[in-house]
Amino acid sequence: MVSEDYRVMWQELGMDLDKHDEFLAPVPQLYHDLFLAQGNRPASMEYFDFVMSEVHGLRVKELVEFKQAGGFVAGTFCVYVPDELVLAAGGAVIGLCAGAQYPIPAAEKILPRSTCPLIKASLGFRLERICPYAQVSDFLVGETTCDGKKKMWEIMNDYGPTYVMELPQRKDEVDRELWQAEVRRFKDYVEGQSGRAITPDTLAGAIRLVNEKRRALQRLYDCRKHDPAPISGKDVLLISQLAFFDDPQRFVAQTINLCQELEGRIERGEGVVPAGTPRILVTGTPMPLPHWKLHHIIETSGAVVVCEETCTGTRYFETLVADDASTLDAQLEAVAGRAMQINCACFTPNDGRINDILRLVREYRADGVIYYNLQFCQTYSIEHYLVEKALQQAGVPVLHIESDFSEEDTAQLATRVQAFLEMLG
Ligand code: BJ8
Repeated sequence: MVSEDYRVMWQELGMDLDKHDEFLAPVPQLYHDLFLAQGNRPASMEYFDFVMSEVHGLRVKELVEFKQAGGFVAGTFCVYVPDELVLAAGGAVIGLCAGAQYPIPAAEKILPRSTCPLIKASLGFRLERICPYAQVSDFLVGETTCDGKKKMWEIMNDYGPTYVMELPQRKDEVDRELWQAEVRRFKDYVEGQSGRAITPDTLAGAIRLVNEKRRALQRLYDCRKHDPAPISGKDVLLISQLAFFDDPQRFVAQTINLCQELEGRIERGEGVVPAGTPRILVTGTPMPLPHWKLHHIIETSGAVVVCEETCTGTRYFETLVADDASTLDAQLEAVAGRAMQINCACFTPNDGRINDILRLVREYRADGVIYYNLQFCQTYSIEHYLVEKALQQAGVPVLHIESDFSEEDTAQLATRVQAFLEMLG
């Protein structure tokens, strides 16, 4: 039962309450079936279950109060966009990337159907006014990562200020300089929006905080390297998704709490599945909330997901910002430098991603790789060829899956995943 206070808050945020009710109606049952019904879950998942149960309530209320106290909120869509600068100017950052089917028909009235579902859902949430995080954001930050996103921001800007960062597509010196200039331009924009100067002190604090968040996720992922896996892939995917929404300090504390429990399980040799269960690494496009389909299929077919080489996985947290710079200029260079270590398929060449996948297969002792890309994502879909070739050369079995946020292909995907797992033996 939703509290009346929340309904008033949503109304004040300009949301469409009827559509919002319709959108949220199936979530509790879905969450129960996919998450709560799992066996032997770590007790510390209780916090993340609570965050999820309040995902459009309590956290949004916190952000509204934060703004009333003089803060501001930036909505972002890509892991290249530096959270640190927003935090250093006294703001909060929310990752708005959307993984739901519900708003897609609205977006298809504007965008071609043959557009990536992530792009359609991101715009659709804005059009349908059913995402309180988009509504509470003072401005959005897009990037020129792929053509679809690049052109969608122009439309998004009609529905609220949308700043766009120009991301280079190579990593040569000239590209790094361009990105550093973009990071400085973004700093000026954030200062202009907030009316507050970013200082070496505030930026150092923000760098520390975001690094702590990334370290907590690294520790969580390290737990998954053990056999038996102490936690399901679905639960870790949920935590990674919530990392984009939750208060960073609280998130760090709760993730560390969970890690302590998992480390105890590892010591006792206790797993969420028996030792020897086939271990799968998923690589490809991000899986924003509430896109849990593939993980659920894999984990109800007798395997466990042990790592995601995605932006809702290792690409989000593996690299830290160097925190030893003392001048603002050097700090900005460090912030820009971290992003240039992320290997998204929008870069060419992108050998770094292939090396990452091969390394992660070894580190997480994966038996097979599922290469997943959203429909109409050309960069990831085409890059599949080279990734598969490298994995085959290394003797690692690969399955390529292309899908969207709908449930229409669930049965067909389950058949393909089961056949792949049987082949792993
Ligand atoms: S760093 S993966 S978050 S761009 S899936 S919208 S690329 S057509 S999401 Fe991404 Fe940043 Fe890269 Fe990560 Fe386009 Fe592909 Fe859609 Fe994508």
